[in-house]
Amino acid sequence: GITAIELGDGDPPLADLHPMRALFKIPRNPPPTLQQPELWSPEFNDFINKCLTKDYEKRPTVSSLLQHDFIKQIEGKENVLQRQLMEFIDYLKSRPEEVDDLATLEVLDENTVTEQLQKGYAKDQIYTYVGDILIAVNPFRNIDIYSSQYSRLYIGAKRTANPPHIFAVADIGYQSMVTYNSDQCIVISGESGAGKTQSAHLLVQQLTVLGKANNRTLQEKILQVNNLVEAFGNAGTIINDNSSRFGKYLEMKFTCGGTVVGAQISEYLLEKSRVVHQAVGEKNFHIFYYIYAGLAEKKKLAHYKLPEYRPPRYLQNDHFRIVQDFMNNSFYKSQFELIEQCFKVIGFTLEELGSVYSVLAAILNVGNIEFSAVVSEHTIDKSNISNPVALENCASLLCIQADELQEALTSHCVVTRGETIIRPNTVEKATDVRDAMAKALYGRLFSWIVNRINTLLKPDKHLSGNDDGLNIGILDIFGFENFKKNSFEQLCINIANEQIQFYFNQHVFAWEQNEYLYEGVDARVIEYEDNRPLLDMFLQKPMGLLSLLDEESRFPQATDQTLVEKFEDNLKSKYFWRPKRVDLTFGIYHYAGKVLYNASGFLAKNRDTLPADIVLLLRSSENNLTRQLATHPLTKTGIATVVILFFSSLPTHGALYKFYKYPGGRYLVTFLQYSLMDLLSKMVVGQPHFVRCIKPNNDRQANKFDKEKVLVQLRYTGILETARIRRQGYSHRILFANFIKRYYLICYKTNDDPPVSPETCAAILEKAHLDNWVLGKTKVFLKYYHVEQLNLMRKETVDMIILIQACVRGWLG
Ligand code: AD9
Ligand code: MG
Repeated sequence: GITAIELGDGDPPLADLHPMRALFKIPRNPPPTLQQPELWSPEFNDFINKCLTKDYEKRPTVSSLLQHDFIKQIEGKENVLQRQLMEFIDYLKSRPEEVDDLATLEVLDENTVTEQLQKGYAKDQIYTYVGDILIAVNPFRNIDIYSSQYSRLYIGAKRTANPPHIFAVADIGYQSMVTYNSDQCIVISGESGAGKTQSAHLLVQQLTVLGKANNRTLQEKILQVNNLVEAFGNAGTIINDNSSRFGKYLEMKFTCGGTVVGAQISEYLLEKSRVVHQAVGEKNFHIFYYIYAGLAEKKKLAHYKLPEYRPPRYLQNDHFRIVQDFMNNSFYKSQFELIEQCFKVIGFTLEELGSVYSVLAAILNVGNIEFSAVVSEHTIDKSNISNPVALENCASLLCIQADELQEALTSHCVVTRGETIIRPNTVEKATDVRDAMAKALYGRLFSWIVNRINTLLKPDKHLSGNDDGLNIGILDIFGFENFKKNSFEQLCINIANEQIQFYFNQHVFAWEQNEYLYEGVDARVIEYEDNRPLLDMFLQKPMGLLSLLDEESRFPQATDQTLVEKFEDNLKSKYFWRPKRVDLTFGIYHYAGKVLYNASGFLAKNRDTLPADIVLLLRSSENNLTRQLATHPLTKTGIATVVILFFSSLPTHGALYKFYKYPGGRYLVTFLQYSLMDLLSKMVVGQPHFVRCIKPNNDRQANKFDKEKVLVQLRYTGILETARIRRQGYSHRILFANFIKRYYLICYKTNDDPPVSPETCAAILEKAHLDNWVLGKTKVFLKYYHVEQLNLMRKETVDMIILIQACVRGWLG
């Protein structure tokens, strides 16, 4: 009978026992009753004997013990200890038994996986794990699982203790950061409208809770960042009413102790062309509608020279034919209030706010400037501004001279043989300059806001101490897009997604297999869809698609037609095809499906030129903000810095995508490549966590699970292969010492201190009746379900120890 004391005496050297363990520890000198088994009640005697069977496999489970007569006996008693004991028993009873993890499914085929997701979805269980990857199926309606109650549930909890949840990902990221003292990054992927941005918000929300922002203002500021940048960077598309039109990498900064101290945001590839033109059924960036409604409410439209009858050209589309359509919109009004509040909370001054509105209003007025051709005997192709009011408005909002603006729009300088000649612009050319100016202003305004946020949210040195601190990055980019008509923007967006998919593959498949090699473990190679050849086709120099595009942009005589022909002649890849010889269409087989692009406008969009005259004019402005917008270069990081950053951060054990040469061109696609490099350089330094968002239907409908639609996404994201590798491969590799420390209880007594050796590991694994594990040079290689099983056994053992201790105390009491 004394074994009970042996088992309970001495605190199990495990950090993560149930918090109640201290209460239940058996005293070192147990009272005489416990030392005299002949005094024990028959029920207690039986209970103890059952618990203490030496062989693990003969031991009853904790849940079966809870049915024991002895437990029923104590349930009748009344004292403090009893109550605590009952609380603990309740906890044991309420623990969920199931593990919501696709990798543990018996049958692992497309159908079973889809069915599993569908079953969960029907019960509002929108999250599922595949090993350590979280799948989130968009519910398209609010489910009550994000309250502060839920938030608390997922703090520091074992992953198996609660149903899968996005908060659990935040917790794992946070705990890993603090435990391993290393940066983390959470990569959210999925097609447009799948729920990435929403997931990013939830992660930030939970991370601010975890980061114990003791400074409430800081917490509020961080929570506002997403709302603010999304007002400027998101827009309604055919697919998603709140579609991200830029890539966003939000880094939350922590002290080494895990207190949140600031944030920093990086933006990638804002779709500026949307400012001047929206495809059928789409809208401009949210902020334009917000300010219209908000300023109308404040009776300030006239102040900002915004027309009150006809919508500005840039806001005219099939949604909005008359200005009342958005001016009186109560949602937009409330959003305006919200955004103004965000600006203020984050720390923008009222003066800055006024300048931001002025620039936005100026952009809308720029768009209203119209040109007419001047026909005379001497000059041809000259243009004139036919509505000087718009010109005046724009000039006054930007604090520049109207006549100079007119000049910069309708003419341009050419330097020939050392002489500067002023040439008139045709109507077409002047219109292009006008739109280029609007796009540049908006793009630079966006970057300025982001930079300003970064300054305002920079960690305070005295708060974060002298250490550099730690960070968790959250990547939320624009999702894969495939419209009826796809242009340059879709190409950029889809290439970025291609890169993220590659990163995912590298992490899940390639690096994994490298480690087997290193450890001398013979693992079965998992087939997966490697999109590297496609990335090569895009990014290789000098013959990749982006290089060809850059090269062609340098020829003044080139047209979109010659560009497509150049693609066809040079891209010898099965991923590229041209349906017809005559038009501008070309197709690409992306990892997520084939997309038909139309090259119309590719060269102009890539050149993205803003005439020097306009830049100089803006620099002469009397408004602080306008001047700043014209002064700062487009790139935030120097090109060389980006390249160095990228190469220095390459992990040694795996090859990331290799960028072949130093950059040459200066065009937009070149920036795309730098942006991707910059992004990856940030991501590879952290330990990644993946969230894969799934869109259950194309109609944004709640409770509608389109199996075929889900299946396609499962296929192209490689979720099935992921589940397979998590099961067939050895997803867990644990150093011998760590393994023994964690699982020795399965085979040894609490007080034992077995040697760190492969033999000890083998003994534990054999005791647990597991097979198919492998011992490498330094690590135990385990399959996914091994770890689940081991954890379960270990937990059972630990719980049993506590239960016995508790019962003995209860019996004593
Ligand atoms: V895009 O690539 O930026 O076009 P996202 O970011 O993947 O796209 P988003 O997060 O914007 O999609 O989600 C689209 C819509 O789905 C949201 O506006 C919500 O209405 C809806 N959604 C997404 N996730 C959730 C959720 N967890 N709960 C409720 C959700 N609704
Ligand atoms: Mg989004």
